This record gives sequence, C-alpha cells and structure tokens, in this order.
Amino acid sequence: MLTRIDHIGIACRDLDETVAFYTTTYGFEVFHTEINEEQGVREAMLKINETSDGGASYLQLLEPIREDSAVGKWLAKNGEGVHHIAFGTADVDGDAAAIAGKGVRVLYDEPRRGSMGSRITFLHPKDCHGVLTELVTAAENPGAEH
Ligand code: CMX
Ligand code: CO
Repeated sequence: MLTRIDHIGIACRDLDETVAFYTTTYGFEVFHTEINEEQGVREAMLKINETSDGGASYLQLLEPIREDSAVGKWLAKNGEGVHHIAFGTADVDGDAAAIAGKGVRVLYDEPRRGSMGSRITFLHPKDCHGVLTELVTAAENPGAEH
C-alpha cells in the first residue's frame, strides 16, 4: 500500500546553488546528501515533514554526474524542473508486482538502492500519464548510515 509522498525529485544543473535556493528561500534544511553512482546523481534530501505512516516526505534535489544518466538526458531536453514523484510503501516488492499486474511497466526486475539505504523502483512515465513515478521502501533508520 502506498501511504505517503516519499519525495519529489527535482532535476538541477548545480546542486549547491539549488540547495542554497531552497534553504534560503523557504528555510528548509538539508537532511542528507550522497552520490548514487548507479543512478548517476549527486543529491540532497530536504526533509519537509513526517508522515502518519511513520515515514517522512522530502524534496530530492538531483544533479547529474554523467550526461548520459536519466537526469542528465532529461535536463538536456527539458531544462531544470520536477523530474519524478515518489510514493512510499512498506512493501516495494509487493506493490511493484501488483502494479505490474495492472499493465504498468516497472523498470527494474528487483528494487535497487535509493537514497539513505532505501529500496526503489520506477514506473514508466508513458504508462503513468507522463509522470515518472518511483516507489520507495525507506531504510529502518533513514540517514543513519551517512
Ligand atoms: N518524466 C516524464 N517523462 C519522461 C521522463 C520524466 N522524468 N523521462 C523521460 N520521459 C519521456 C521522454 O520525454 C520521452 O518521451 P517522448 O518519446 O514522447 O519524447 C520518453 O519518456 C523516453 O525518454 P528518453 O529521453 O528517450 O529516455 P529513456 O527512455 O532513455 O529513459 C526512463 C526514460 C524513464 C526509462 C529513464 O529516465 C529511467 O530509467 N528513469 C528511472 C531512473 C531515474 O530516473 N533515476 C534518477 C533518479 C534517482 C532517484 O530518484 O533516486
Ligand atoms: Co527519487
């Protein structure tokens, strides 16, 4: 069951500048930063609020580390902006299988590593009315490993 907005992924050209905008303009704080080599991004997670399922909602600011990464290609075509939305679930495997059973393409056979030790997969935007959609099961203690 999808129980929260886990994050909104925002593609940017310069992570430090974009973090400065969100922290200065809105007063949000950086909860976590990391490089995810597999996804081809340097990222910052800004925690916005905690949620009734025991999780939280974040902004995920994403700077590509390779031009041929998903975010690098998207930026070249569209410029900066909202890249994807992510729903949180306690069971990414089960929810991905159930959604695949409804005819939506799930991009990974097995969930991969996402921010803060989470497990993630993606649904194809062409099957989701133009929205790249991520499913996330957070680690037990997000951010603890960094
Ligand atoms: N939102 C909406 N539509 C998108 C999109 C996005 N973020 N990215 C691509 N598309 C659309 C394109 O506009 C294109 O549509 P048209 O054919 O109508 O022009 C179509 O999907 C194919 O796009 P493409 O540029 O040819 O790109 P690819 O097919 O090579 O890749 C996708 C698209 C979704 C498979 C790829 O971006 C992907 O695997 N994404 C999942 C991984 C990811 O995004 N990682 C970064 C975030 C990591 C994190 O959140 O932790
Ligand atoms: Co994401």
